[in-house]
Formats: sequence, C-alpha cells, structure tokens
Amino acid sequence: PPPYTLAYADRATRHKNPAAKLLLETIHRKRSNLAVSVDVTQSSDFLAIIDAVGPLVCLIKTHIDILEDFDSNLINKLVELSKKHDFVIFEDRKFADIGNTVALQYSSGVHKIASWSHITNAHPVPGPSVISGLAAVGLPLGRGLLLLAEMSTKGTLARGEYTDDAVRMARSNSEFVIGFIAQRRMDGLGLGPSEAKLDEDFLILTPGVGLEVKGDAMGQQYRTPDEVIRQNGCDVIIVGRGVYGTNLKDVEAIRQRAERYRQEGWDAYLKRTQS
Ligand code: 5BU
Repeated sequence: PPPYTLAYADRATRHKNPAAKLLLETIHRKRSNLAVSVDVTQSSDFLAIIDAVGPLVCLIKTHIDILEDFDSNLINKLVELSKKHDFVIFEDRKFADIGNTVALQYSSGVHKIASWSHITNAHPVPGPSVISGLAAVGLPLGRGLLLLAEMSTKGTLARGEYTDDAVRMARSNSEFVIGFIAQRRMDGLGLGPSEAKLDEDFLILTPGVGLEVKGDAMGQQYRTPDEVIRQNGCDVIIVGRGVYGTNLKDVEAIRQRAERYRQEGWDAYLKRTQS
C-alpha cells in the first residue's frame, strides 16, 4: 500500500535517518501528530508554553531568532524539556543560500542550530547545493532536513514545476532529506508512475492549521486537522497561534487548546488509516 495508509509505527521501521525515525516513533508513542510552533519573543513565555504543551506534542517548532533575550542557557533548558516530555525539536530556519553559507549558518553563529535541533528546513531555490551544504554539517549529527515544497500563504510561488523539482531534489538526497513542508502528500506528485518510487516515504509536515479562523491579516491561510491529515494525507499538523493564542500567561487554556488539536489530528489519522 502507499505509505499514507501505513501506520506511523510501521513507517518508523522503514526509515534509516535517525531524525525521521525518532519523529515517527514519538508520534506513535504519544498518540500525537501535533507540532506546536512557539513564536513568542520572551524566553519565560517560550519555556512555560513548551512545558505546558510538551506532553501533548510530537514536536516543538521554533523560530529561535524571534527571542529577544536569547542566551545559550535557553538551549540547555529547551533540550531538557525535550527529554522530560519526549518531543522532537524543529528549528524552522528556512535556509536559502549557497552551500558554504548555509553550512556556517547551521553550525555556527549565536544559535548553533545543528547542535540542538533534530530537524531543520530549507528552501529549494538555490538548487541541490543547499542540501549538500547542510548535509555536511547535519548528517554526521544524525539530523534531518525538510524541503519547502509548498507554503501556506496566499500567492505563494512554491507551486507547479517548482514543487515538482523540490520533490526531485529530495529523491536524489533522501539520506538527509526526510520530507517536506507542504500542504498535501508529495509522494509521486505530478511526476507520473515511471518516476514515482512506490516505496518512497517522505514525511509531510504542514503549517497553516487552525480551527477557529480561516486566515490572518498577513496572508496566512488555515485548514482544519481533518482536511490536512485525512483529506490531504499529511503527517504532522503545525499549529502556532491556534494553540498559544493571545494571552500567553494562561497556560491552562493553552494546554487545553493543544489537547483539542492533538485529539482532532489523531482522530483524522485513525480515520485515514482505518478506512
Ligand atoms: P500560525 O500562528 O499557526 O499561523 O503559525 C504558523 C507557523 O508556521 C509560523 O511559525 C510560520 O513561520 C510557519 N509557516 C507557515 O505558517 N507557513 C508556511 O508555509 C511555512 C511555515 Br514554510
């Protein structure tokens, strides 16, 4: 059967990349395909939200450069929380430069992303060299990369041929590229049966998920967990404001919203695999 009807647990055994394996095993163990994106500017809020939703998520997504009071001790605390609550870390860095530059941005600077983030992502726009630059740093550390094949925003240029070429780039580098940021399942996408490999199994992580509203004032577009997981065959829902909301101090409400998304995402997965 095509991978999207397989259980997360079965897919975990088929992956060799340690980050892909860890994510699939974590989803299965915690009965959660929910990733929470913690896009806040203060470390205290960042850590409190992660501590509250940690038990309910498979993955925490960060934009580490948003934090105004970042220091390296914050990373120690984030890594401690990932062990305490058993979640994977994904720094949503969206690398998009020449190989030499992205390797430095990934390994060095203030944030040293490769040293703590299991998964990161890159725009395919530079071509395959963006993957080889990042792989030189990430593969020895057991990290995994997602390519941005599509975006959730109105008017995105990541579509059609561009998206197909992103899939081709991933296929040629599947040791390090574990999947895509995309809005639907990408296996065999638009490439015809001769080019699609039946046993390929890319992870699809999908932002632009919300239950209350259809979008924001800045081009974001939302779909429901059922649309994303069951109807479009994606693997992980990424939710930011739908979970942390506008009152960052009300961690109990944040926890409750996370549980609602976790439940809806998991129900959609059960429907997809059991129908
Ligand atoms: P939101 O609050 O659920 O709208 O946040 C979505 C997060 O996912 C946010 O961190 C974005 O940077 C990220 N994102 C996205 O929304 N859409 C995309 O296509 C990509 C990333 Br790629």
